[in-house]
Amino acid sequence: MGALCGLIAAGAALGAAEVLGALIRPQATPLIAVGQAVIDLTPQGLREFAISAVGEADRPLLVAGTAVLLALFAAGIGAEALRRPWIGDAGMAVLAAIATAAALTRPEQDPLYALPSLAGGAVAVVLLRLLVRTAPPRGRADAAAPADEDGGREPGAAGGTGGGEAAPAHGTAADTAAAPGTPPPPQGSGFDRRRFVLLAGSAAVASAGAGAGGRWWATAQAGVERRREAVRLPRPDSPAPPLPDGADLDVAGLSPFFTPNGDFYRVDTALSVPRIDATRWRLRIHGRGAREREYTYADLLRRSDLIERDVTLACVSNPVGGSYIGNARWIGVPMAALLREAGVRPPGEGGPADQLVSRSSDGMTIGTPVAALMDGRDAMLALGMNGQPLPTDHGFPARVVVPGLYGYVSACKWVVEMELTTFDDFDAYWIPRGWAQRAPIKTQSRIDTPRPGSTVGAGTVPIAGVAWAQHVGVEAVEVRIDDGPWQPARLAEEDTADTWRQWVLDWAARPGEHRISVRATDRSGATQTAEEARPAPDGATGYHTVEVTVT
Ligand SMILES: Nc1nc2c(c(=O)[nH]1)N[C@H]1C(S)=C(S)[C@@H](COP(=O)(O)O)O[C@H]1N2
Ligand SMILES: [Mo]
Repeated sequence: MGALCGLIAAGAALGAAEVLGALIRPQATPLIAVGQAVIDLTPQGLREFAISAVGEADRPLLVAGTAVLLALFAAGIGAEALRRPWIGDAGMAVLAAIATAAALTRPEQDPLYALPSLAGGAVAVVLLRLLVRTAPPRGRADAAAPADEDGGREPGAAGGTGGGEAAPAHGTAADTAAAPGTPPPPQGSGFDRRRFVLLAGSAAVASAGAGAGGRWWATAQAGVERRREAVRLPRPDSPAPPLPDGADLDVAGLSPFFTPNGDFYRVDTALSVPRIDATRWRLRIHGRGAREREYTYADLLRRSDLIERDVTLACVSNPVGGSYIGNARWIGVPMAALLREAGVRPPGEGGPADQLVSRSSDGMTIGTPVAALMDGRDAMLALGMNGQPLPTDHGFPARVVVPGLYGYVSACKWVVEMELTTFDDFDAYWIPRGWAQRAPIKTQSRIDTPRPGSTVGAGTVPIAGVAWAQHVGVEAVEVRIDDGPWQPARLAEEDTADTWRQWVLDWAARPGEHRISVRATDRSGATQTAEEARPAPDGATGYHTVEVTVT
């Protein structure tokens, strides 16, 4: 019964915190703040897990895990509070303190971040007190015999001295003060079941409703998404050349050349995706060797130097054969133009800054070599993705895209600030977590079909996949069956050196178990190394290999 009280009190507290959070600081609700802190505190040993795990499926898991821990703790507190109400106060205060600390250490925090957790804590303490005094005493119908309760566990403490505020607290002045307007149950009358069920039930219903309402309000009411959809991207001043015929081989099971936005991989540390009102968004550029500049979303949309380019984005934590890679047609402002407007010179021209640190609205920092942003490649501040305004998950209203660099050193989403500094002076988010400061994308290839572990019929079987060497270009792809020779695959037409390239090999498959490997050679003449390396610190290596059964 006490555990139930604890759960209800904690649930109501979360509900209240959700509502308040939705109103003032959506990133500061206890579950989000604590989950987010867990992500940031993930120890070095788990860092690889962390960078990829914050991908799709593990996000709800993390929130659920936090909720389960909270529930267990709250139930324990409630059970204890039945005997000693001060434990209820203290326990709930500790929970509130943890959540408050988590919220106040968010990089983007302000003092208001403390409010949802503090308010939740107050609700929990008051409600638990109320519930506990209405709840039936343990194992007895007679609430007027509390001394036995204590005495049972603490011999010699009968009379409530050791138990302090045990059940005799019923009807004391302090208790009544905590619950104005709630008359204490008559002494010795036992458990008022109706009253308890009513109180507990309404608290549970109210908190569930409040929680759901808060969530709904946070997303729907803001209307940010509707306004995002209403954005009309201008026609780019420099459109992408049409995709060459034959760039998309259209083999069943092969990744499409352009990855639809809905299927595009997502990797970030955001538990709750930042929803930015583009009309209030600003991008500030400043730092060493720069004149401070600020841009609005409208400023960017009406520029006359928008470019449209195809770029394949890849995550450093992508394992060999993994899915953290996608190709899109982006529209944006050339980064070099923005930097030149701010008076920035690259290090090669004597500029004092060699690193541009992009900062997102949720406090992520991503450090990119200034040289790469200004060396003529199509580095851009992207506003559009595959013909649409950037999806919320992919950085609306603006994100960086730099051909040839892994996302964690280039592709800042929800970017609000760019600071010119040096690699010596500043380490971006992932660097102290064991990842390299500079990380060009490694030449890689992947077999999309046949799928690993699949069974195919004997005869002609297309083996097909993608290969990438962004900003260098893919020169050749070779496939090896079992211990046979490396055979050249047929390459699809190249779109640009910044995009992946499809390939296919028609295989005369004979019955049995077979092992298929792939490797790519880039236009610098380098062939992928067979040596297997894990993603940390600067990208996985090795040949993607799949095993299939032919019948
Ligand atoms: N604000 C922010 N931007 C971010 C990240 C992040 O965690 N927060 N992750 C980076 C990483 S590690 C990668 S691989 C790319 C992924 O971009 P996508 O989710 O659009 O595929 O975003 C980059 N930009
Ligand atoms: Mo990444």
